[in-house]
Amino acid sequence: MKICVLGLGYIGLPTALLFAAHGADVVGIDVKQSVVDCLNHGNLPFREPGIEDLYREAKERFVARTEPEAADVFLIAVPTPLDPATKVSDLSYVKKAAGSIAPHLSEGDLVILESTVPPGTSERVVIPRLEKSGVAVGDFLYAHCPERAIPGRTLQEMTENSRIIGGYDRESTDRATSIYQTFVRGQIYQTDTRTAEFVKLMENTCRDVNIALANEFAQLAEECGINVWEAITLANKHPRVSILNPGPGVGGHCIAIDPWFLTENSTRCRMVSTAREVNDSMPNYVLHIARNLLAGARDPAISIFGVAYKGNIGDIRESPAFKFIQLAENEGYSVRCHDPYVEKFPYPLVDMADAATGSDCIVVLTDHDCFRAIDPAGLRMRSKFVIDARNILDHEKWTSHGFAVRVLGDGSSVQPVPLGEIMPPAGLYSTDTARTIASPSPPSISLLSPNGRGDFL
Ligand code: SAJ
Repeated sequence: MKICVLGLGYIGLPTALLFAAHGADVVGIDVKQSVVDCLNHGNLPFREPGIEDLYREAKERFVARTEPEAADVFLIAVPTPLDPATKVSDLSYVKKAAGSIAPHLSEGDLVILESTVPPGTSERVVIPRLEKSGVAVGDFLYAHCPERAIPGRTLQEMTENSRIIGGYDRESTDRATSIYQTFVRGQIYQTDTRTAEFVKLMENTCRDVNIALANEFAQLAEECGINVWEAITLANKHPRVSILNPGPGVGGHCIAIDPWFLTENSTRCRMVSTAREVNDSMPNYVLHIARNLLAGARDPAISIFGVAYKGNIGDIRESPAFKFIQLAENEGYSVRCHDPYVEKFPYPLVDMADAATGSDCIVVLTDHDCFRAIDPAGLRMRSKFVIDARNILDHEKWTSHGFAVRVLGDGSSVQPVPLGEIMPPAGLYSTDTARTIASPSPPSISLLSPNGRGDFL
């Protein structure tokens, strides 16, 4: 079986290599000559756990090119960006990919769309372009098979997660199912094309709305003087409640984008767009905390720890760090950025010590695990403030080194503190949410850990 995979990005390349490692002859197509050259010289254009080993397994059956060619299966995994001004999906890459397949399409071939698209795109946009081949859908097979893999665990999730396959007809659905079954060990659920498109968008919108709720709870909890991390941990003890974590905003190419695909043609989707607004406003909220801490400071400098959109990866797509940096600079702060995972970023990246030296406030925007082990003793700050927007630091350690620690949603008052007063008044910035319970506590009573999370003492 020969498979032509169009788009060798974060989804297309791992998918192409998985098919090749499981016996298919795969031609990977990318419009970027640099990506094609990189792969044909044995290098990978981005990092992802396990992808180098997979490439070694797959390389005998994999070649990269810039133009598609005849194959039994065509798989489209190209980007579907959002127009930031109109919040409407840009389907130009999908249209171009479908158009480039048409000259090579024959009866009996299967075309699979993996790219995330608004509902109805297969019927209205993709299939008509494929039919320019002179072959009608039905004579060629067609399915939408949206990916469900999370960056950082892409290969594991592509193999183990269940999948939705929505075919144009029964034969298309069954053929696509049998092809994915070569490497997918998770359950495959079958449906029609339009439902598959809708389901994918529902999944990411559900996560976005849940995070927005957590972010709104964080702000409400602060107004009430409550630590939201403790509150969420306790609420999640209910068997049917599962609130996600607040943070400095939602990034990545999926959750910050896909909800707009669902609503772009609708006139009545208030909850989805409100959730987007809440999440997009979180950098402003974190900056508000910084502003209060640094009020009165002369030439204030902020050090950002973590510019990736989430922890333990170097992906900066739609990262909330962009908005935070722009807002901070517009307010007159000088900003230094440190991220051990990110290689390229539009702002200079420096090592941790340089980012901290002479700074007034560290703002942790990304939950990289390595940040948990930072030794604050080595940081030469001008003023010792730290805002932990992910609640990942060891707060006792930081306060013991003279830092005033402010955790997003910790419920402590956002009071201006004169710079130079390195140690805050006792309790003002305390993040210790453990309740005072006369010891020894009975074994049935669980105490929350100091950062209010679910890891019990
Ligand atoms: N985030 C929070 N609080 C949380 C969880 C996440 O603020 O409790 C933030 C993250 O820091 C990040 C953003 O949300 O900025 C999104 O991260 P994520 O890990 O939730 O999701 P993605 O975008 O990396 O991957 C998602 C996944 N979708 C779902 O979990 C429903 C993945 O399975 C999809 O394959 C992927 O989108 C996609 O390609 O659509």
